[in-house]
Amino acid sequence: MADIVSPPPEAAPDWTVPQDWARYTAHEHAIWDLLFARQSAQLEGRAAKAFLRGLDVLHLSKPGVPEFRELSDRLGALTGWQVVAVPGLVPDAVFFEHLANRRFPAGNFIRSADQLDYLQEPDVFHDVFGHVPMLADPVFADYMQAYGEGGLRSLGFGALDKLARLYWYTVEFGLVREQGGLRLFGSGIVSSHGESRFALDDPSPNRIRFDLVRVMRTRYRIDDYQQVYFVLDSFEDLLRQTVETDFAPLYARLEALPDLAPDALLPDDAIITHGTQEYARGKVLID
Ligand code: HBI
Ligand code: FE
Repeated sequence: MADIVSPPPEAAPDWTVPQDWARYTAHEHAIWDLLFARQSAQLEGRAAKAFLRGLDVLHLSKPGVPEFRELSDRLGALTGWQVVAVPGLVPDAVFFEHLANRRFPAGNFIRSADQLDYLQEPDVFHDVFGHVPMLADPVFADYMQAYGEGGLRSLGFGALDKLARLYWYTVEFGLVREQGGLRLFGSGIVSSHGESRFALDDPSPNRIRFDLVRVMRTRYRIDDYQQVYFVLDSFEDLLRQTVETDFAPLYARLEALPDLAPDALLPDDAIITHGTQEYARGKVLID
């Protein structure tokens, strides 16, 4: 992201744009409704309680692409977070600055009907359906702010790649252990029809108990289902580990440790599922 330096002409210096909700067509609202119906049905019994509660208290089942103003009013009353519109990916420092101030930057465009299952840039369905429900949870809301603050600090250490792995394996692709078994909360999983089955049911990926250092050493793939999912004991535990860790000495330690492949297993790992890696076999890893 370092190659993008200035916002497009229509955006403010912080890269925000008006959501311009009136511009969504009936067809675009229908794409939201289709994606919403498909995912909310699939996530019953699979998503974390906090995620499902977020969908409910934020009234996300209301038909059509949500209006950020209205959504921010509800979310703000719960945890003080707001949703602001951005044109797409924004530079790391801009992204962290928003999170540190409890603003979630959400893409304002929606995928086209021929891209229901996969797209590279975060659209309004990934960002709002995937990310915003968890921001209604007070503990997770604090974690996201702490992540933004840590992100801003990490830029000074040249340690962004390590910290980005923490985001990837928690916010985007995290699992949590609840009564009744493993549950999904990562936005990349819950917003994906295929991965919201794969991450929980498929024998291929490893599932390992979350460990901060282990996660920050582990490379990830951006082009396909994950080969490893990390499982939290609780969101409180994640917040505590993040807030109590002094990241400066941790980055120094990480520099001396080799990075790990996504399918690596270590003797110290608390393995929940030892995956077959069948799904990834023969595929070229892009990370
Ligand atoms: N921009 N819109 C948007 N959404 C993101 O998730 C995002 C970003 N810019 C940078 C970024 N993420 C990374 O810094 C994090 O994944 C660590
Ligand atoms: Fe995301």
